[in-house]
Amino acid sequence: MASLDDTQRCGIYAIVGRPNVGKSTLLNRFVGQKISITSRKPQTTRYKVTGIVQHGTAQIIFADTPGWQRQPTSRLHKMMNQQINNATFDIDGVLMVIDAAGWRDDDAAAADSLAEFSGKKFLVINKIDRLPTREALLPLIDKLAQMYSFEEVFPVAALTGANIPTVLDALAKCAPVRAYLYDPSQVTDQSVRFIAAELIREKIARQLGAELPYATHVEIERFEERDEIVHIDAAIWVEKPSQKAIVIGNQGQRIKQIGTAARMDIEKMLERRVYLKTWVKVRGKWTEDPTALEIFKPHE
Ligand SMILES: Nc1nc2c(ncn2[C@@H]2O[C@H](COP(=O)(O)OP(=O)(O)OP(=O)(O)O)[C@@H](O)[C@H]2O)c(=O)[nH]1
Ligand SMILES: [Mg+2]
Repeated sequence: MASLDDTQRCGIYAIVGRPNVGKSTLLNRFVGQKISITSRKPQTTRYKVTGIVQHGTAQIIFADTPGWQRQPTSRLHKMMNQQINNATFDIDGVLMVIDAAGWRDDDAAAADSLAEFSGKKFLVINKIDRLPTREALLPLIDKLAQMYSFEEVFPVAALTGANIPTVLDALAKCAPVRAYLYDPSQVTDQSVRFIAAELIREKIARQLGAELPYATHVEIERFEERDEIVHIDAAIWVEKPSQKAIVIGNQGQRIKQIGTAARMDIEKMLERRVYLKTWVKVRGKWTEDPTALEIFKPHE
């Protein structure tokens, strides 16, 4: 850790909002690297992911969180909401993210979950690249300004990078004078092992039908570097034998595609060649099993 220096500023912010509004895409854009997985399907993020950004003399620390589950049905959903509560403890501010397409009831539920939060609240209106003009946002901004008190409102497009520097400038400015919490060269505190498992889960979310990704967990059983090659064995847990058959696919085609896509991303992250072996295993209703949920959670 760096020594105390009154020119150093360090702010901690959580990125929250309903599922699928682009929170993880936003985190990756802030950091300039992919550290949190994204997909078109809601409920992609399951655990808190920390991103560290050095912006001028300020260190800005972001916690990407799962989408707020308005009606948590499984133990897994409850655990996801718990991750958000943990991430909003002892921080300087939250970025509440919504989709520029409009305000929905589950945005209100996410906003209400922050009612007790006493730090700064910023509103990020994401996906403005989909709007015909920025003026189209004005009625939405007016409506929300009457309902909630946000310090500032940032219209952005995480996908294209539009207006992202404005957000970083503002957060750096209001970050408290405080010694850096991380080495300035660090971009995340997640282990490469965790990110490797997440990248495999991302390919499952992207390549499989609507329901299956929610019943899937990836566990890295071996992660070993030998002769400049990283050997990774990964178990893909599902809840039923029928799901196992879907993940494997006809003559193993599906699992092969998932493995290849994941391997290429992991190689990019590690800047090493990777041998990735995957297995599909069945563990009945792990999303309701407290022991499994505890074991599967990344430990800090
Ligand atoms: N057009 C457009 N699409 C975006 C933008 N930001 C994110 N997306 C897309 O929105 C989808 C959801 O993005 P994620 O970053 O996974 O959303 P999330 O809020 O983290 O979702 P959960 O983790 O499931 O809560 C993906 O298909 C992204 O590519 C944007 O600025 N513009
Ligand atoms: Mg996410």
